[in-house]
Amino acid sequence: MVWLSRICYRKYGNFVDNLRLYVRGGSGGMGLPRLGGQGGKGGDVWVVAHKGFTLKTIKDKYPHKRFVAGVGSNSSVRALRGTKGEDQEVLAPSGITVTDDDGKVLGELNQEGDRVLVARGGQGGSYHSEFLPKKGQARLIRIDLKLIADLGLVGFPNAGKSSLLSALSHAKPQIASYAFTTVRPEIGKIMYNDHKQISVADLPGLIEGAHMNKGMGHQFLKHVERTKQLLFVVDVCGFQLASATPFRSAFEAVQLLTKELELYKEELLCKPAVLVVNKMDLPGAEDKLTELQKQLQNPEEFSHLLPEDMVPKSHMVFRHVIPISAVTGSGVTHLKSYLRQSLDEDASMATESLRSDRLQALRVVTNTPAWGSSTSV
Ligand SMILES: Nc1nc2c(ncn2[C@@H]2O[C@H](COP(=O)(O)OP(=O)(O)OP(=O)(O)O)[C@@H](O)[C@H]2O)c(=O)[nH]1
Ligand SMILES: [Mg+2]
Repeated sequence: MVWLSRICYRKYGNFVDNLRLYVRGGSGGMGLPRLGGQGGKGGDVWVVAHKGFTLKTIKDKYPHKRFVAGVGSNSSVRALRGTKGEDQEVLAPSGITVTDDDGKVLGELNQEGDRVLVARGGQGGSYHSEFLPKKGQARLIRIDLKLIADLGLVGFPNAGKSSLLSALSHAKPQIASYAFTTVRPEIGKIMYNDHKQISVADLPGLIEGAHMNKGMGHQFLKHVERTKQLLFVVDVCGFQLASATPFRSAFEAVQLLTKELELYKEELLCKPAVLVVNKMDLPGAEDKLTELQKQLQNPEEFSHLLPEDMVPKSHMVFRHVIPISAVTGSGVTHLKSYLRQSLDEDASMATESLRSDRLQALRVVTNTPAWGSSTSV
């Protein structure tokens, strides 16, 4: 079942968790042989962790994915020592690893303000170089969001996320009938017959207002960002946090979870997602599942069920909706093989786009002039 969204127009999610960029330090300035003047050094390129930036922001803002620092100025009679070219900063989110194209780690940016030098500017021309400047360093770099697991479980408390993790893997998370049993992420591994493993992060339950730091709040949502795909888990019979809070049906739970992700970072809605409808062993579950599927097919028609400010602007695109019972194990084998297929498909798409990126980059490098002028971004 595909639930169309306004911002996710592709069949596969377009959440960006890695990015390849072409970076080049500026060339140095010319020296002045007559007076022994030294050209300015070319500017450097840095990746800097900055609040509010995502990899998608970089991709959207700089579609050419090319960052070139400024050229050092030439030595002149008025200024024998040329000034340094302007540095170029690639503003990126924190929680990333920056590597060169061979996979060598250049740096890890863990908190705001962390920075790593990715391309050095060339030296200015001087006596030692017969007054000829050097070109800046040019290379491809890769930025990866540090992932904690392939899949992240997203759901209200008590939906059965930990029960599902223990049904899928050998992990033994705490399971109980009260809310917020899970207080920190726990990683389990799903094992396949060909020894392939898929890691799943059991995450603390999300509640309404999580984006404002209610419940586990940001701490939780931060983890959602760091998985390749999302596994929404809802209780087919719905959920009520406490007697004073409203009862939410499975459909409303999906809507509210979506809203919380949207309010935290809209881009999260572009992550590939699968909806797991749990507790199918409970009485009346089949009817409730039919109702949920009807609502998911036409969410706008049912938006009146929630207060206006809780209706998401755009919807999750679920690749698949899978009913299961984590307790009896029904549907779990199907889910397990579907998850494998879904991740394998994404991996082959990523390989394909890496190949075309490399080709593209090769063209860029081949067409770069010897002392290229500064392309500012
Ligand atoms: N009948 C039934 N009960 C289930 C099923 N899956 C989980 N439960 C029960 O639901 C309750 C909550 O399960 P958990 O796995 O702890 O739920 P959770 O989503 O991890 O909850 P938090 O960690 O609090 O966010 C437990 O009492 C489970 O036994 C199911 O498929 N059927
Ligand atoms: Mg749990």
